Amino acid sequence: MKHYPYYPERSVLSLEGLWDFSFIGEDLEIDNLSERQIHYDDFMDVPMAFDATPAYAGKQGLAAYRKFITLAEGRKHYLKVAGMGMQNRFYIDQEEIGLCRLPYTGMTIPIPEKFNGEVELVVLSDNRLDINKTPLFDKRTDFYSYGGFFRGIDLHSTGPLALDRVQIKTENITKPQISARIFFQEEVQNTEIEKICFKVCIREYNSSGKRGHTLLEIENPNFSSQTNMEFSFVLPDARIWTLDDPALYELIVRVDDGKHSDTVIERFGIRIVGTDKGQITLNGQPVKLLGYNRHESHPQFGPALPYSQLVQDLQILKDLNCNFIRGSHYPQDQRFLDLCDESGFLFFEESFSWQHNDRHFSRPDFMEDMELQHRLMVRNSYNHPSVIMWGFLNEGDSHKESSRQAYESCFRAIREEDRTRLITYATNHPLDDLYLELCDVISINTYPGWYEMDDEDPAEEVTRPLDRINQEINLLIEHKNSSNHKNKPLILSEIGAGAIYGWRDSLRSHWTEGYQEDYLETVCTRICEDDALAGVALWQFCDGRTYQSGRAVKRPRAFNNKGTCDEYRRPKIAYTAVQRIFGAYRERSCLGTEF
Ligand code: ADA
Repeated sequence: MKHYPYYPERSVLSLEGLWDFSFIGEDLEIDNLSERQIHYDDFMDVPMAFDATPAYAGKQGLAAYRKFITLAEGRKHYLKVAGMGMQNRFYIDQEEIGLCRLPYTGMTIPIPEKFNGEVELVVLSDNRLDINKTPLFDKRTDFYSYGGFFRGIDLHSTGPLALDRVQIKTENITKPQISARIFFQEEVQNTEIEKICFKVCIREYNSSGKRGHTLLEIENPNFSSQTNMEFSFVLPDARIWTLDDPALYELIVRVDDGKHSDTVIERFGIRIVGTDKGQITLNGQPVKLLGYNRHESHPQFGPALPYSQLVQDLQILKDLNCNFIRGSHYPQDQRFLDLCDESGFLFFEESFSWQHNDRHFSRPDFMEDMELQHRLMVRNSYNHPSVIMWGFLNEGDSHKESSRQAYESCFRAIREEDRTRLITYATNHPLDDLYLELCDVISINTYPGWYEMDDEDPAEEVTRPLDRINQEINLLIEHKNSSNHKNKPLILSEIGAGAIYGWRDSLRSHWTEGYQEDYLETVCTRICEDDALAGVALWQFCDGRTYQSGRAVKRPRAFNNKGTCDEYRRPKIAYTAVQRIFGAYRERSCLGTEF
């Protein structure tokens, strides 16, 4: 897969491409399925969500992907899966070797050493909504729940000495001082560690691929302890990662015990993120977050976006003069985060969650999956300088005392994995939220002038809906300033209005492009004028497919139409308003007239 980390010494075989495929049926279960019932009468590209293809659109049931692979004798083999949907069980020669039911989450599935030579790899993919199969994804969310491979899958074959990751942390930007912690794929005993020679090299990263200038080489660094292979170093000549100069470096670790060796190449940026007087700071300087919520979705590819679409999406966000993206509502494609590192974007990455409540929090399997998801999300994305904030439990029941354990447990897992970044959750209970003390940043989802217009009683109808935007923002700021969180930054993590692409009408009423333009003009102007607001993630970058059920009656075309672009990334008329206002603000802030 085309993203960091890279492992140049070992065999890494991409399993992307055509697999045998069978849509087995809509009322069969894995547990009582026999091999005879699978007829591979089709093929499917991997990555591809099978129900995003016309042939299987809307199919809810059991599917099978199959590929024959060859496992070299005497090597250790791992499957690295970058992200899947719903429930997926992995089999080698019909023996189950792994389960992947954390949506959009990258994970490693070890292949038992008894398998070698040519073997049959089968993945049974069940895309039905069922809390007992996929505790995290059991209800209709306001984005389509596809099944299958959303992202790539690689086969890693290594010797007994296999590196996993190196976590790289900026300790300070003055010297600048960096710390790094080495993790092996499997536990390495202390007695073994003593026999290992560690070679570390830090060099400049060049997007051209030209080998960068080496800044530092270290042999056998002084670890803080044998168990915790963490070491630190200073890079006096290094450039700091900023939005205008997103300087990146590679850290290469090679281990060799005299018989076996391995190498991992990580990439990192030197930066510190924080908060100060209600603003978010990057390297100590305040930065207003101007951007969008973005789903990984496209009508042709579903969630399995080709690399070129990632590049185009980022080009559009840059053209909109954005500096910020919230990856709503799940762990992100590592390729996209690599692009954000290189382009100088700030990123709010959150775990998969959408309006979860007691029904979920009361289930041990839900809480276990949520904890594992958080740990994997942080470990997978730890080295991205663009990721400045972790989020969890989007619009969960944070106004109920019964949710306390869930919120505290999610926060704890993330904080244990990473003590450097900001933590938050997007609340839609801003006035009676019980857990904001957990947050470094207050993130509020609000839709004044949109949902509340859903009036049952026309007598209550608000005649000037756009006025409701500033009225609501005033209320939210006032409430925050009278709370214990008055010094924390406040961002609008979602705000927006729907518009049907091409629907332009002199009335400029709801669903017209004109209403959305007036709406976003009002929101963006307020965000850029008011220092009480630390930023915004407009809802949303582009239209996306949503409910397959009757809930779509409030979603014309069964799409969420609040995109500033439609699902094919064609701009609606609000596009130029957002571009102009964000652009003017960023120009002023470059000229120093802001902050
Ligand atoms: C919520 C939710 C989003 C989307 C949005 C909307 O805030 O977090 O995923 O559903 O509402 O468009 O209504």
